[in-house]
Amino acid sequence: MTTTAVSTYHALTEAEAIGLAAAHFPAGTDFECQEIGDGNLNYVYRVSDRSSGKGIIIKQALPYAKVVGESWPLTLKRAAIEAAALRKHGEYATGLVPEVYGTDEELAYTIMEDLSHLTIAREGLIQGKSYPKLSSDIGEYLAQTLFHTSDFALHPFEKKRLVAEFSNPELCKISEDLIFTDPFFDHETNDFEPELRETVEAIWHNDRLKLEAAKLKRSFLTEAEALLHGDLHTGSIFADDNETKVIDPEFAFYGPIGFDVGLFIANLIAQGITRTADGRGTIVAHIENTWQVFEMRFTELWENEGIEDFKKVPGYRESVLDKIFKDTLGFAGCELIRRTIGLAHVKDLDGIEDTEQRIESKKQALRIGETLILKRSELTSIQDVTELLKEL
Ligand code: SR1
Ligand code: MG
Repeated sequence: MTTTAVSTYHALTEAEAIGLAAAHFPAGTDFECQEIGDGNLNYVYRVSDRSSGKGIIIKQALPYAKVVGESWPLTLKRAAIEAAALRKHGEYATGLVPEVYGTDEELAYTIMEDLSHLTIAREGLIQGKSYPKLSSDIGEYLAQTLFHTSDFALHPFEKKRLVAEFSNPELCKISEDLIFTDPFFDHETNDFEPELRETVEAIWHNDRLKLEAAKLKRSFLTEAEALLHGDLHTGSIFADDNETKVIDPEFAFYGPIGFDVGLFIANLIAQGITRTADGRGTIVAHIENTWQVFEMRFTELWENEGIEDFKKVPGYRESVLDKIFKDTLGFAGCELIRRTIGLAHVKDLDGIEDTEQRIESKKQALRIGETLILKRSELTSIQDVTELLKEL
């Protein structure tokens, strides 16, 4: 893995963060600065005016993965990719991504809108919040960002320029390894409880499953369909009852559309598994609504703004959406498996305190993951997917 030269790079001090924020506040503001990042890769500083509480966010990439430490070097270019993706997606998903105020490639920071009046959706969902607008907003975000950055909306020259601009090989390699490869082999990055060993070994020996995982990995490696967020889990979303903002697109690159849709749905499934039958209804509704809103808006955009010569050919749009749907299920299956036995877990499942219940929930996540991968051609509607949750 290569890394950006770090000669001029250094971690921002609190005083420097305050200095950067000062340009966005009146002279004489009395600031405070807190490091609030809880992700795997970066530092996030919130600089705020002590008297009004009004703040600004400065996110700085580290030259290594925070979750592992300095032994895992990681390109600083991801900060520029993230800022550019926020801006590009913000052109289409109005109000659904934070505003970017400034960036610095050498110091790998981005200054952006403070969203601390919202909560990270994963945290809120774990607390039982329902976020009534979450799935409508994410369905809209997915349709707008993915349609408008695809060949269905862009001149091929501009599309290929964007493919080159958003080349993100190091971050993609993390996903290639952690989502598509390592969990399907006895790899040292995997992490799971001994009680899951038998189930996990069955995955490592399931050649039919591994063949399908290999096909999905190939699709991730080769299909430059649209500018993806690249890591659209519920920890990449800030929300409350009225508002949704998608953050953290540092894994952005041109890839298969179903990857973003599938990651979001997989993380909802992981949350749904942890809920009782009553609370699960909210999650089932969010999963169904995400796909329905995405499909409806994508169809409208296709009809009203599509530039593809073949767009009116009967059956073409349906076949594109059918491919996206099948990819969505396959990628969701891989995400569920890796979030259960791979390097990077989710708090929804890991946070279940009772061991027996946690192991049973993780087995359910693995079973649903396998089903989504293996049966993605037989599951023809989003209700076929939510049935898997309802029947737990
Ligand atoms: C080493 S990074 C581990 C995970 O965190 C990020 O959010 C991505 O999901 C990545 O796979
Ligand atoms: Mg992230």
